[in-house]
Amino acid sequence: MEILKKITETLYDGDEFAMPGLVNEAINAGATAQQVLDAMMAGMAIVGDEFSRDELYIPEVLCSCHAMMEGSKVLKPLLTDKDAISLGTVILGSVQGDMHDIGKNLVGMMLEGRGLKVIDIGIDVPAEKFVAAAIEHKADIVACSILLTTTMPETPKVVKAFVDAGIRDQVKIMIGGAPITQEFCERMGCDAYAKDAGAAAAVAIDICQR
Ligand code: B1M
Repeated sequence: MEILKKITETLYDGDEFAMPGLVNEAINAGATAQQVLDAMMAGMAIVGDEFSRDELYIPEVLCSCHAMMEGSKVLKPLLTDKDAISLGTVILGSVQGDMHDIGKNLVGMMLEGRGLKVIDIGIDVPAEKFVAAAIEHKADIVACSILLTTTMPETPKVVKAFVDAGIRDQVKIMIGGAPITQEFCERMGCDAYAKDAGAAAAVAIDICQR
């Protein structure tokens, strides 16, 4: 269907104003809500990949996120529970002592845009709060944003809190942020590292589909 292709392109272009009209047009033309959602997510997948390859920049990614949100608003009442895509549930937060949230929010938008349910528990999050949220929401992944070298030591505390709660094997711990590396991730006993929001979505989807 031509209109679905247009939705994918418009999502990629980040035209939030055009998106509601296009979504309505597709529905009126007989597309299912699920088909429209898939078309939007196809655009978001391209955005995530290109952002990871430094072919797109933050403002462009934000425009696509906003286009996704505007399209989703129209789609939401039309999606049945069966349709509603949730590849998995992610608890997202900036670790204790860390007030930075711009990157975290971008990660959250990208994860949602790729079909994951995101519970954002904010900034300055103590390890125990990650655990409590993971239990409450039966999370698949706990995603910790870490922007300061001084908050990197929170990482082993988060891992230990999950071990102490007896649920370390039930939840994958993903970390990211400017000072974080793959080597640090492995040394701390975390499950996954992502260098940016696009990579975070790809890694999270990979974990949930395993
Ligand atoms: Co802060 N700050 N800051 N700051 N700040 C940095 C991080 C710093 C590098 C600046 C510098 O000195 N050059 C430096 C850290 C140095 C270090 O630790 N080695 C620093 C410092 C020192 C501080 C304070 C200590 C300053 C002070 O008070 N003396 C203080 C600490 C406050 C605290 O957290 N306790 C502080 C405060 C602030 C502001 C409040 C003023 C503001 C934050 C506003 C906010 O977030 N609402 C701020 C800002 C804006 C920055 C810089 C300039 C920009 C950060 C940002 O938003 N980048 C930053 C310098 C810089 O990065 N150039 C700096 C844009 C964002 C999209 O990128 O956050 O890296 P980023 O996120 C990326 C990736 O890292 C990754 O994906 C994102 C998108 O691609 N990512 C993940 C992030 N989380 C992820 C999670 C994942 C996966 C990927 O999976 C779970």
